[in-house]
Amino acid sequence: QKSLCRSAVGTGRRRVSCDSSGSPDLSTDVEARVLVINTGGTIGMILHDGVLSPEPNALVKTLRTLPILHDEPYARRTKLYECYKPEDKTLVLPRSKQDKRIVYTFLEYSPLLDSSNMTPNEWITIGKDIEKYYEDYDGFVVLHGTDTMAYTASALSFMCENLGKPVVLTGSQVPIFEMRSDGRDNLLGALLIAGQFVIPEVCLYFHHKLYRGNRVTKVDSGSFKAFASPNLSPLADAEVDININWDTVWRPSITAKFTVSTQMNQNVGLLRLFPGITTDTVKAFLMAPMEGVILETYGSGNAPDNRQDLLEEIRKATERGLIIVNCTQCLRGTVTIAYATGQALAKAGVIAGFDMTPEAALSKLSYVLAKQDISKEEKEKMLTRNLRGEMVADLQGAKLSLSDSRFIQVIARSLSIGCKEELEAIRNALMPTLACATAKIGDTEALEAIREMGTNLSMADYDGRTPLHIAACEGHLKVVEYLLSKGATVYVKDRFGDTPLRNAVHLKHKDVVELLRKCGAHLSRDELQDTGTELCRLAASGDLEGLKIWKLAGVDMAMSGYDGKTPIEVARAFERKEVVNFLQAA
Ligand code: ASN
Repeated sequence: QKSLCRSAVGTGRRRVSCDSSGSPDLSTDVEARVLVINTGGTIGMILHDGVLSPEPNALVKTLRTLPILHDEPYARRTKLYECYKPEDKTLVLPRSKQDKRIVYTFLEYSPLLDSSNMTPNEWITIGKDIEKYYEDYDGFVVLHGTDTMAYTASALSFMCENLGKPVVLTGSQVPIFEMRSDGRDNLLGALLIAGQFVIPEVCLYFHHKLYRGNRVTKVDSGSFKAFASPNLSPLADAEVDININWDTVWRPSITAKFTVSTQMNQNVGLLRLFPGITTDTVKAFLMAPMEGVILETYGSGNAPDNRQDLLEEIRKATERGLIIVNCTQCLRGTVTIAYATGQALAKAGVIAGFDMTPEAALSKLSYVLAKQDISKEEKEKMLTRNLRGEMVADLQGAKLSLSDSRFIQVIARSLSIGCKEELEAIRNALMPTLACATAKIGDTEALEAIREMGTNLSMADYDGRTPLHIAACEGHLKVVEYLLSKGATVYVKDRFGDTPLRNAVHLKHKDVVELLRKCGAHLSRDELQDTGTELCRLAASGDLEGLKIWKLAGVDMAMSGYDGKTPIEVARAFERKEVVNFLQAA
């Protein structure tokens, strides 16, 4: 009788039916499936004539003989090889501390590459394989050489859109076949993480640490601790226990189907500034067909501001349509506009890359530039936005306040990343206030970011005030227009009974009053109650502008005040000629 086999996705069990003699097989443990994509690298290399080069098929064969990486008795007992084809490529780890079995299948590329030979074409192949096998596995491990692993990890992080499962890159400094190798530990750790934790990120596991893939850089060629993530703490530490730092793990704000974007623009490059760099070098580098450049600058994003020749070349290039992103040469820290030398670049059209590593910035540029249906401005916006946790937009030096639009955007985005109900509730409670604060500073872009997260922009804050009230008070015509185009209602009243129109009239924003009126806004019965008195007060003080705005708002200029006098009578008594003329005409 045939075994009844299903791929054990999640915590599913492989069910093994009775054998031909009718005696039942022992049941399997809870299993998770991991696909190991072997692209090459030192981990699977062998010395040939004194130099290391990748050895096809050697890795699986060796792993099969290592009890910490393969439990042969379990595999036989549970008929693993009958269930998972190809049988010679599937292995199983011993039972983990969490009582799980990781069943892992090798997909080996040919040729295996030293990662120095990697190109964007290989990134695309890896991406396509992850997409192809996405539903069959709980997680993915990519074996890769360390030399360009940070580039591949960064590129995959952008290419994988709406990733919901772990993709863990790892490799080693010493071949796994050697006595003192870091390969066994690295592979084991990567498998345990990919098979047991739903970390929806492209990560890199090395020397007991799990990092966000687009935050790492190779810092040491002679140490087992080859990678560092200078601007973000590790996602997990694998010491006695594996501790996941869930607060740092990325949670995507959009829940859409997983896809892999396989378009990467290759007309991109890294240009590192150095004292005395010539104009010709810069000019030649920025020439067509170059479409995007990461400019590696000094310190917090500085370049010489006394080199008009250089700045001029940069300005000409950005005006031609080249996108230039400013990243620091420092290992740690972010690009700010604290110095005049940094400002000079911004003025030449260079955009800030904040605390991105050059590897992340380059692959992000390549990913964004390949987008076909968006404008240059939209691409620049995407580049300065945090897409996969690759950067934190700069807040240094700025006071954290609700009048800083970037701060609001950062809060809004970080609140949007939760999928738990609690986070949802917090978001709902905070969003109206955030939206109002954004309306106050007149930032439609930030409002759009808030709206994109699913916030209804007509929601009122604790005082019943909506973003439209606030924008009307501030006289932000553009924001009022934007809000109206997104369905904000003009009839909403705050807890004082005021409509946005009343606010705009009160603060004399003529253009806003006109626009609101065009959309059908009118003053409510309550609001009109004291209007006669207000008109008389304006008439007495000769405030023609004030009266005109009330008229624009649709108010009858003959309304009498508390003592029964009409505004025109008051104007006459105070000898306000102009006002009298206006009221007569009205
Ligand atoms: N040259 C090797 C590679 O990147 C280095 C390594 O994997 N440790 O493929």
